[in-house]
Amino acid sequence: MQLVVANKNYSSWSMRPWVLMRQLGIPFEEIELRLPDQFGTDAPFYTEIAKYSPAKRVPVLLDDGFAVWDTLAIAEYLHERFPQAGVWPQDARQRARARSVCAEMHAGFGGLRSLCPMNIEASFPEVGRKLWSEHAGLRNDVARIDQIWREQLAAGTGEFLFGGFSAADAFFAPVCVRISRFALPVSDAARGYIGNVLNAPGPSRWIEAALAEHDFIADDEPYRKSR
Ligand SMILES: N[C@@H](CCC(=O)N[C@@H](CS)C(=O)NCC(=O)O)C(=O)O
Repeated sequence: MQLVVANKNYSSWSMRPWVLMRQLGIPFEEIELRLPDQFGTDAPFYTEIAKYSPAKRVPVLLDDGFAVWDTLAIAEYLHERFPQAGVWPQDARQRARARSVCAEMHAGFGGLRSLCPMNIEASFPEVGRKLWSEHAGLRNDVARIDQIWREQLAAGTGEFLFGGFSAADAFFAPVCVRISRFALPVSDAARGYIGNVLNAPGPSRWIEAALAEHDFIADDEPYRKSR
C-alpha cells in the first residue's frame, strides 16, 4: 500500500491515516507532496495529486493502484483490509461511538481548525491567549473536545479513547498538536491525553519528521511571515 501525504508540519488530514498505520503496524510506502504556497493556484501540488485522486486533496491511500481518498473512507478501508489491526474497537457500541466522534471531528470544530492551523514546529501561546479571549467559537470547540476526551477516558481503562490506540486517537492527533502549540486551556485529563497521544510511537515519528522538514508554506502561516 502507498499513502500520499503532504508536509508533515502542516497537513493535519495527512497526519491521521499515517499515524494510524504506523501505530498499528500496517505497512505502507509514503509519497510526500509539497503543499502549494497558495491554495487553489496552479502549483505543482495540484498536477501531482491529480495523478492519484480526482478530489485533488491529500491524503490518498493506494492499494495496488486503487485510490481511496478522504480520511474517513481510508479508515474504513483499512478496517476492512486489516480487521484484526484495531482500527476500530472490537465492541459494536464502542465502535459506533468511535465512529461518531471521528465523524464529529471530520465535519466540525471549524473554529479551532480555522483559527489554530496545525504547525508542529511553531509555538503560539500568546496568539492562543488572544484567540481564546476573542472567539467564543474556539472556546466552544475546545470545551466539546475536552468533554469527549474526559467522558471516554473516564469510561475506559487505557490511555487512549477506546483502550488501545484506534482511529479515534488518530483523528484527534492533530487536535492535540493544535491545543499544545497554541497552549489552549484544557482539563488535566485532556492534558494527560494529549501527552499520551503525542508521545505514542506513530505520532512521535510523524512529529520527528515534521521537525526535520524546515519548509515554510505561506498559506498555512497566518501568524508568521517567515520562520
Ligand atoms: N475531508 C478531507 C480533507 C482533505 C484536505 O482538505 N486536505 C488538505 C491538506 S491537509 C488539502 O489537500 N488541501 C489542498 C487544497 O485545499 O487545495 C479528508 O478527510 O481527507
